[in-house]
Amino acid sequence: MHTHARSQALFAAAKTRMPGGVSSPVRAFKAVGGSPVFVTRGAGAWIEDVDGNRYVDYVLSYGPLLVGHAHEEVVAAVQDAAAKGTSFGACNEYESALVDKVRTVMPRIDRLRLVNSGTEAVMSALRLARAFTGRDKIIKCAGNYHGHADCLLVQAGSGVATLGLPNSPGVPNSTVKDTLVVPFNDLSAVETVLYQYAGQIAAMIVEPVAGNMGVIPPVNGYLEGLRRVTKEHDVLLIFDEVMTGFRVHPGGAQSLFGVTPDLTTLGKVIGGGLPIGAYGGRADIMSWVAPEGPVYQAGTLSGNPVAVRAGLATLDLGLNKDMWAGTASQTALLMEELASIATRWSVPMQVNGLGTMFSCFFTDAAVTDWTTASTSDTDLFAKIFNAMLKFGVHLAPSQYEAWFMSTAHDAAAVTHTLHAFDKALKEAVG
Ligand code: KE4
Repeated sequence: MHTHARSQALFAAAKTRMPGGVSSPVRAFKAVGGSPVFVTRGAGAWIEDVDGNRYVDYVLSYGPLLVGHAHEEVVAAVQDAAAKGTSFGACNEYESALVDKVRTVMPRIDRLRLVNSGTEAVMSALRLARAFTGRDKIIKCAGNYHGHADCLLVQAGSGVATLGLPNSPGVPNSTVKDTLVVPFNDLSAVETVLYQYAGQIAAMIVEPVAGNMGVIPPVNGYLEGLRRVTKEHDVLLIFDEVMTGFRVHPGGAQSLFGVTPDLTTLGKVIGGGLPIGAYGGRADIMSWVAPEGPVYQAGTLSGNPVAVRAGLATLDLGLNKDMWAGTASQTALLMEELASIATRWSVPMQVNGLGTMFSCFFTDAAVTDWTTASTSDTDLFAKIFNAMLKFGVHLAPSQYEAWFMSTAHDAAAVTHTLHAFDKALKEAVG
């Protein structure tokens, strides 16, 4: 039985150097107790911590690692790129290659701008939407998380939901006065707001499959309805596919549901684990982006060859039809088996998922929005999280995050996970 002594010592030291000892809040284990494990290496579906403990990993850097940790072709691409120089602040041929690759599965994206994070992609897309329409207001859904741009830290999901920080301090009211919040999966609420603020709304941004209050698919007709009513009101529709892109379907939610947004934001998978983001869509809108148009947006490391090559290698591998389908069927099997174990232990649990991402909500309510997601028993989640860690499975330390699968999550990894879950439930409720 390994200890976590070295992780604990490193965390104590980190807390004297960085706020909360972490580089991103959710990693601090605040919602689940205990102190985070410090990871030294990953290979395929597995990671190892500084104390030598090994885990099947479902965090996968919160989504980017569609082909698992340290895939040899991704590593080779990164090594080859870095050996020629890590960044030039100049054009390189791989930027267009990445855009072409994205367009093979998201063909309605006419133009794409590469940036360095999902937050940056969303910030830029909103600025562009406001410029293009000449309007200021935006609509977002309660529980959707679109990164930490000021105007979106309003009833956000992910770390904000976990930490119970619906509106972060430091965000001036003047910044959020133009942010209108509606419940996810409630089309009539959107129509009401569109009428109430007719002529004032630039865009609605939505996670087409919510991932930051846990995974919540759209109810039948929701996305089609959003497309119809935003078009009727001449409001742009932005799909934030930073998480869902290449995961709920090779072509993201827009391909899975056949609904074309005006703009799409991307991140995570297109960088294969290196910092990246992107926003794109209709050519007439994207033509407003500098230097072609007046909307300014820039980035020192945008399009750098190392991140772009890591993304290209990841998409080349991960979008292979058989590989992707195999991962999706492993995911469906895991979801089914987890649900049957919960039933066996009479633990109320909802499993929501699509493609290669899912969540287990410890509640007996069907989870369709933030209100129902927040009925989950987060204390029970914490107990199960810590037991899973003990039994060698690394989950995101929050009820409101997703389990991510990779092409490397084979039958052995799934079997290990199911045994761990059975023991964890036995410990928690047995
Ligand atoms: P980043 O700025 O973290 O690259 O992306 C922000 C973002 C935007 N849109 C969606 C739909 C997202 O899921 C995210 C980031 N996701 C979280 C995971 N829930 C990142 C994890 C973290 O904050 O540490």
